[in-house]
Amino acid sequence: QDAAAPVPRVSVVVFLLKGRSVLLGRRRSSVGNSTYALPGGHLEFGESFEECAIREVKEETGLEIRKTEFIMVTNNVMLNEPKPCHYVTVLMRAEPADPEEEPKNMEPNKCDGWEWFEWGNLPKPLFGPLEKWVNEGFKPFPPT
Ligand code: 8DG
Ligand code: MG
Ligand code: MG
Repeated sequence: QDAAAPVPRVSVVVFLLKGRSVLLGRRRSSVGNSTYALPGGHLEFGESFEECAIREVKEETGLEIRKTEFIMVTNNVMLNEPKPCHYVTVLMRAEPADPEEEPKNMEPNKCDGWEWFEWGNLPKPLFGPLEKWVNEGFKPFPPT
């Protein structure tokens, strides 16, 4: 097989929940440029899903999180992007450790900034995979 042939990759994304609001940021990327997406990134060798969620949220927003939980796993094939890609994406939820602390834009080359949005009033355009989950009726909140 061609060493440069594309392969599926694993990513972990986090629904950071504050009441009925989630944290989203507008991407600067060759995949989903200028769409609103969750914090998250690539699973590193040896990491658990929880460890990856904690690390990516810290790297991208500066926030510490707690109650980090697995929700589900999805298959996301994005062939019509400037850089075609295929991700097996693990969805996690968590809460900010300190609900008063504001997120910081730690990677301004990758994101325009982080904002809280109410689930019933999400911004547009959403990043393709996230839009699909929302359209399917998915909700990230824990069972009450
Ligand atoms: P890293 O170098 O920090 O590991 O990666 P990253 O630069 O933070 O990666 P990313 O693009 O933010 O996330 C990896 C992939 O995860 C992304 O290209 C596609 C997939 N993904 C989804 N949904 C979402 C989402 O809502 N947010 C983010 N960030 N990634 C998502 O399928
Ligand atoms: Mg990242
Ligand atoms: Mg990221």
